[in-house]
Amino acid sequence: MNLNPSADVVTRELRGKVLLVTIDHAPVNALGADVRRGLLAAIEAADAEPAVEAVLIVGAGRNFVAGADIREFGKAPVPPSLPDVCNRIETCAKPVVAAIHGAALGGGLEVALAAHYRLAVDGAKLGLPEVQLGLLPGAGGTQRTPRLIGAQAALDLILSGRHAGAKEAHALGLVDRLGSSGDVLAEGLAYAHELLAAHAPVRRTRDAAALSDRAANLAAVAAARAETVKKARGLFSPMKIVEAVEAAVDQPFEDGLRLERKLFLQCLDSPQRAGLIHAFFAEREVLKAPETRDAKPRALGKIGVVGGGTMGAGIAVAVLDAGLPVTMIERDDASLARGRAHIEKVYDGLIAKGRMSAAAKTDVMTRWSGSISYDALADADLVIEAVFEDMSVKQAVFAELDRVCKAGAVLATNTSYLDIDALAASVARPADVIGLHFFSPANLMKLLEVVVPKQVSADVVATAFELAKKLKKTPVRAGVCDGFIGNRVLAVYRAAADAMMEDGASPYQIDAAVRAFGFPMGPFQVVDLAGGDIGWATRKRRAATRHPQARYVQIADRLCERGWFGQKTGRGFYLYPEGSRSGMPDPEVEAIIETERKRAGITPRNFTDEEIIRRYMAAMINEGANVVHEGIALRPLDVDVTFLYGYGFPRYRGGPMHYADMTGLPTILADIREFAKEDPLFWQPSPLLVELVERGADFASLNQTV
Ligand code: T1G
Repeated sequence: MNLNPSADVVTRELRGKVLLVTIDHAPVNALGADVRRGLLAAIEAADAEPAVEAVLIVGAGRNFVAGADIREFGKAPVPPSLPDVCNRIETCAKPVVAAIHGAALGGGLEVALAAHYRLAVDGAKLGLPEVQLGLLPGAGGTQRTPRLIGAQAALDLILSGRHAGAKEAHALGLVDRLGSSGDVLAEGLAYAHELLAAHAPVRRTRDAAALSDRAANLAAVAAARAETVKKARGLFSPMKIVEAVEAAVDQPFEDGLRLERKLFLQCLDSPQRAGLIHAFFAEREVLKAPETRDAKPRALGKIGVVGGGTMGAGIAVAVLDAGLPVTMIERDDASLARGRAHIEKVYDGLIAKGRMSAAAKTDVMTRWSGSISYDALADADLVIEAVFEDMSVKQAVFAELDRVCKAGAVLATNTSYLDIDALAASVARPADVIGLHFFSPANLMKLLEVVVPKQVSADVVATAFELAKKLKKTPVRAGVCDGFIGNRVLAVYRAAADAMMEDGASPYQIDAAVRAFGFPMGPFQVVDLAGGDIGWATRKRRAATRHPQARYVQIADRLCERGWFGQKTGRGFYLYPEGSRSGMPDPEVEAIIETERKRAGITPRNFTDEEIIRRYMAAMINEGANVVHEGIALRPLDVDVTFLYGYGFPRYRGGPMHYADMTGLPTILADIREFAKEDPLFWQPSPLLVELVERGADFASLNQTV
């Protein structure tokens, strides 16, 4: 009997004495308004219908429920609210069972917690990841979870936002029964009927007793609070989570719910929620390039890597970690042995930390093979070269690849700035050539710039995105230019930092201001980490084409001329005594800066941290706008993802372009025009920024799916 006359996202069907309520709202059963209405109607129907003796809630498709509908946040609320729906589920007069498969996250788990009994099958993922969106569980999760599993376990789950599998959830007490088969519906129905046969009572989670030991739970709250103060790193919602769980321990349920609601709304209003939700959707939108829409990827069974240096070995590790075989090519046996050793060193490090077994390393290394003959690449589906950053060296490698690789093999370069169009033109199959710009360490950094030359075929681009997926990397499509997206923008805001240094701000103040903004490191710390010689080589390379009137700050050159390249030489902008990683300000550097100011005829002035950030961000945003304007990046969100995943941009600020929207483009443009009075050549407003301000539009208006 189908009791469901209305909405099709929640269907109701009587199976014997059990009302089967199925949530069917593609793609992940998010709890949009229709779903909330449907759930409410289902519980009302269950209470009203005598034939119904129990309720079973399941999700259609691959998940139970992914959570609240994130797309609704920031819009006017539409009743019924999820807390009300959860409370109504819990007050149902008949036992309600939730049978979980796939994701039961956020509001999805809160719906299950409001049920009276819970079953989870293998593969289920249960969690309260709201903290990753700048939020907290806002539908009773901070009150019901601790009552079920205690404050400590609840705080661990909610503050980490991690997923717990079915077995862990059962051990914690989040679920009552584990289902072995893949058929969550059959398992759920069987469990519901078993409960009916046993006359199992309505069992409200709000009455659960895991908080009975008040002192122990308050101690857990205090410990979590102390830990959160250290680890929150500027995030707003973690401390609110601790406050909400403390209320669960300390106050009656209804009072705790009221406080949860108040704290949830505070988090909802925080700009951090807007930034984190922008990041959530942006990291999914970047996967949608025109070529991934229009073409299918080629096979990716065997991967070749040419070069066993830092980048080549890192790329090889990323490929091995993805479960793929790698053939590494080096010019001679000694270099090949070094390449293999670089790879083994990564795995030995994991073994030393107890994160990998020796047997697992042996197993991984069976998928590595090496050769000094390119012929070993004859059956590779895709080859990545990561040799010395010199066009002639790379062209020689590509000539060999052209000679030996099978038809249809993808030929990729890891160059960080060379002209890939020129490289493609040097082989007989330019349509198969693409850029795969990894970031060091290549096995850890998530960002992968997929650099698209003019002649490349669409399926090669699609193949690059498929490789990124296999490597668990975040791909961003980039056009060919010097520095593609990330390094091109980096060069500009680094120049802005250099100018401020020469004008009066110390590198140490600039780094501190940038860290306070939310970056893990400031620009001069980054130089010392990466090696000042790399930037020095780039500046020398670009000297011939530098605009004759362009301001050029020579301070970094003075350090490099002394061999002060940073951590690897024990000093750069900072001193690294006994090889320590956290640098100390260097009076000799400050003296060099003073000398350079005098040479440049500059009278130093003070900068506030606020002005440092205004200039630093204006430079980043303006060049980001240029990169979008020139089509190097598809959308502003592609620039955001590049900086979130490759340059340490604080995720809760959503990326430079989202940050610009939140600040207001007119404000950014006004800053640039103000700064242009000192240096009109450097501070040229991007035509895109000017156009958007004239139209009263923002960068988000350009973030449509391509
Ligand atoms: N709301 C809206 N859309 C969502 C969504 C959500 N919660 N989750 C995913 N999507 C979209 C996603 O944008 C993509 O869209 C498609 O679904 C597939 O997603 C009150 C306030 C569930 C593990 O944080 O972790 O509940 O690109 O590519 O890899 O306390 O999606 O196809 O157009 O990620 O199979 C808490 C977020 C919300 C979980 C599935 N819940 N989602 O992974 O697919 S806040 C979350 C995920 C909340 C309450 C609070 C994953 C997944 P498109 P996908 P997947």
